[in-house]
Amino acid sequence: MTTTKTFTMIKPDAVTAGNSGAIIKIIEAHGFVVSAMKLTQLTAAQAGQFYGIHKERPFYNDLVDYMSGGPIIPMILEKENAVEDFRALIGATNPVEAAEGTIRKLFATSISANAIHGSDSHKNALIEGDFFFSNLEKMK
Ligand code: IDP
Ligand code: MG
Repeated sequence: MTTTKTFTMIKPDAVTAGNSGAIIKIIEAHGFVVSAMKLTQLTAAQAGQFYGIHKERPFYNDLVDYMSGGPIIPMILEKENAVEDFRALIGATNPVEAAEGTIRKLFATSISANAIHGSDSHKNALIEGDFFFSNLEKMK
Protein backbone atom coordinates (compact mmCIF):
# COMPACT_ATOMS: atom_id res chain seq x y z
CA MET A 1 0.00 0.00 0.00
CA THR A 2 1.15 3.52 -0.65
CA THR A 3 1.07 6.40 1.82
CA THR A 4 -1.93 8.66 1.37
CA LYS A 5 -3.01 11.97 2.87
CA THR A 6 -5.94 13.10 4.90
CA PHE A 7 -6.86 16.46 6.38
CA THR A 8 -7.97 17.18 9.93
CA MET A 9 -8.54 20.12 12.19
CA ILE A 10 -8.85 20.20 15.94
CA LYS A 11 -12.00 22.25 16.49
CA PRO A 12 -12.41 25.30 18.78
CA ASP A 13 -13.97 23.36 21.68
CA ALA A 14 -11.00 21.00 21.93
CA VAL A 15 -8.33 23.67 21.42
CA THR A 16 -9.94 25.94 24.02
CA ALA A 17 -10.29 23.06 26.51
CA GLY A 18 -6.55 22.40 26.26
CA ASN A 19 -6.94 18.99 24.61
CA SER A 20 -4.80 19.63 21.50
CA GLY A 21 -1.68 17.94 22.84
CA ALA A 22 -3.54 14.82 23.96
CA ILE A 23 -5.31 14.59 20.59
CA ILE A 24 -2.10 15.00 18.55
CA LYS A 25 -0.46 12.35 20.74
CA ILE A 26 -3.25 9.87 19.92
CA ILE A 27 -3.02 10.71 16.21
CA GLU A 28 0.74 10.09 16.14
CA ALA A 29 0.44 6.94 18.27
CA HIS A 30 -1.83 5.51 15.55
CA GLY A 31 0.84 5.93 12.90
CA PHE A 32 -0.19 9.19 11.26
CA VAL A 33 2.63 11.55 10.33
CA VAL A 34 1.90 15.29 10.59
CA SER A 35 3.15 16.95 7.39
CA ALA A 36 1.57 20.40 7.89
CA MET A 37 0.14 22.09 10.99
CA LYS A 38 -0.74 25.54 12.31
CA LEU A 39 -2.88 27.36 14.85
CA THR A 40 -5.34 29.74 13.22
CA GLN A 41 -8.90 31.04 13.38
CA LEU A 42 -11.46 31.14 10.57
CA THR A 43 -13.59 34.15 9.68
CA ALA A 44 -17.29 33.41 9.41
CA ALA A 45 -16.97 33.68 5.62
CA GLN A 46 -14.15 31.12 5.56
CA ALA A 47 -16.04 28.72 7.84
CA GLY A 48 -19.09 29.09 5.60
CA GLN A 49 -17.00 28.28 2.55
CA PHE A 50 -15.33 25.27 4.18
CA TYR A 51 -18.71 23.81 5.19
CA GLY A 52 -20.52 24.99 2.03
CA ILE A 53 -21.74 21.45 1.36
CA HIS A 54 -23.96 21.80 4.49
CA LYS A 55 -25.47 25.17 3.45
CA GLU A 56 -29.05 23.87 3.36
CA ARG A 57 -28.82 22.00 6.67
CA PRO A 58 -30.64 23.45 9.71
CA PHE A 59 -27.44 23.52 11.76
CA TYR A 60 -25.40 25.45 9.14
CA ASN A 61 -25.49 28.90 10.80
CA ASP A 62 -24.67 27.48 14.22
CA LEU A 63 -21.83 25.45 12.67
CA VAL A 64 -20.35 28.55 11.01
CA ASP A 65 -20.59 30.53 14.29
CA TYR A 66 -18.98 27.72 16.25
CA MET A 67 -16.18 27.02 13.78
CA SER A 68 -15.27 30.72 13.49
CA GLY A 69 -15.66 31.37 17.22
CA GLY A 70 -12.27 30.20 18.43
CA PRO A 71 -8.86 28.84 17.44
CA ILE A 72 -8.45 25.69 15.35
CA ILE A 73 -5.43 23.52 14.49
CA PRO A 74 -5.61 22.30 10.88
CA MET A 75 -3.21 19.51 9.90
CA ILE A 76 -2.33 17.38 6.90
CA LEU A 77 -1.68 13.77 7.92
CA GLU A 78 -0.01 10.92 6.04
CA LYS A 79 -0.41 7.18 6.50
CA GLU A 80 -1.41 4.12 4.52
CA ASN A 81 -5.18 4.19 4.03
CA ALA A 82 -5.21 7.60 5.72
CA VAL A 83 -8.79 8.76 5.05
CA GLU A 84 -10.58 5.59 6.19
CA ASP A 85 -8.28 4.89 9.12
CA PHE A 86 -8.59 8.45 10.38
CA ARG A 87 -12.40 8.44 10.16
CA ALA A 88 -12.32 5.26 12.26
CA LEU A 89 -9.99 6.91 14.79
CA ILE A 90 -12.21 9.99 15.26
CA GLY A 91 -15.49 8.07 15.56
CA ALA A 92 -19.10 8.95 14.76
CA THR A 93 -20.20 12.59 14.34
CA ASN A 94 -22.38 12.35 17.46
CA PRO A 95 -20.17 11.47 20.45
CA VAL A 96 -23.05 9.52 21.97
CA GLU A 97 -22.71 7.11 19.03
CA ALA A 98 -18.90 7.17 18.85
CA ALA A 99 -17.06 3.95 19.73
CA GLU A 100 -15.01 3.66 22.91
CA GLY A 101 -11.47 4.97 22.53
CA THR A 102 -12.24 7.22 19.55
CA ILE A 103 -11.19 10.86 19.71
CA ARG A 104 -14.78 12.09 19.64
CA LYS A 105 -15.80 9.66 22.39
CA LEU A 106 -12.93 10.96 24.51
CA PHE A 107 -13.14 14.69 23.81
CA ALA A 108 -16.37 15.77 22.05
CA THR A 109 -19.01 17.46 24.17
CA SER A 110 -21.91 17.46 21.65
CA ILE A 111 -22.81 16.63 18.04
CA SER A 112 -21.77 20.15 17.02
CA ALA A 113 -18.79 20.68 19.36
CA ASN A 114 -17.27 17.36 18.41
CA ALA A 115 -13.57 18.09 18.88
CA ILE A 116 -12.19 17.18 15.47
CA HIS A 117 -12.76 17.07 11.71
CA GLY A 118 -11.68 14.32 9.34
CA SER A 119 -11.95 14.37 5.54
CA ASP A 120 -14.49 11.92 4.10
CA SER A 121 -12.64 11.14 0.84
CA HIS A 122 -9.20 11.38 -0.73
CA LYS A 123 -10.49 14.08 -3.11
CA ASN A 124 -11.85 16.20 -0.25
CA ALA A 125 -8.66 15.66 1.78
CA LEU A 126 -6.67 17.37 -1.00
CA ILE A 127 -9.24 20.19 -1.40
CA GLU A 128 -9.38 20.79 2.36
CA GLY A 129 -5.59 20.68 2.75
CA ASP A 130 -5.28 23.27 -0.04
CA PHE A 131 -7.89 25.43 1.72
CA PHE A 132 -5.52 25.93 4.66
CA PHE A 133 -1.98 25.38 3.40
CA SER A 134 0.10 26.81 0.57
CA ASN A 135 2.55 24.53 -1.24
CA LEU A 136 5.37 26.20 0.70
CA GLU A 137 3.76 25.20 4.00
CA LYS A 138 3.40 21.57 2.98
CA MET A 139 6.37 19.37 3.82
CA LYS A 140 5.79 17.33 0.63
P1 IDP B 1 -18.54 14.70 10.09
O1 IDP B 1 -17.76 15.84 10.71
O2 IDP B 1 -18.56 13.49 10.99
O3 IDP B 1 -18.09 14.36 8.69
P2 IDP B 1 -20.85 15.99 8.89
O4 IDP B 1 -22.18 15.36 8.73
O5 IDP B 1 -20.00 16.20 7.68
O6 IDP B 1 -20.06 15.16 10.02
O7 IDP B 1 -21.10 17.40 9.60
C1 IDP B 1 -20.07 18.38 9.69
C2 IDP B 1 -20.08 18.96 11.08
O8 IDP B 1 -21.32 19.65 11.29
C3 IDP B 1 -20.03 17.94 12.22
O9 IDP B 1 -18.73 17.48 12.51
C4 IDP B 1 -20.62 18.74 13.36
O10 IDP B 1 -19.68 19.67 13.90
C5 IDP B 1 -21.73 19.52 12.64
N1 IDP B 1 -23.01 18.78 12.67
C6 IDP B 1 -23.35 17.69 11.94
N2 IDP B 1 -24.61 17.28 12.20
C7 IDP B 1 -25.07 18.15 13.13
C8 IDP B 1 -26.35 18.27 13.82
O11 IDP B 1 -27.29 17.48 13.60
N3 IDP B 1 -26.47 19.30 14.69
C9 IDP B 1 -25.45 20.19 14.94
N4 IDP B 1 -24.25 20.12 14.32
C10 IDP B 1 -24.07 19.12 13.43
MG1 MG C 1 -18.21 15.46 6.95
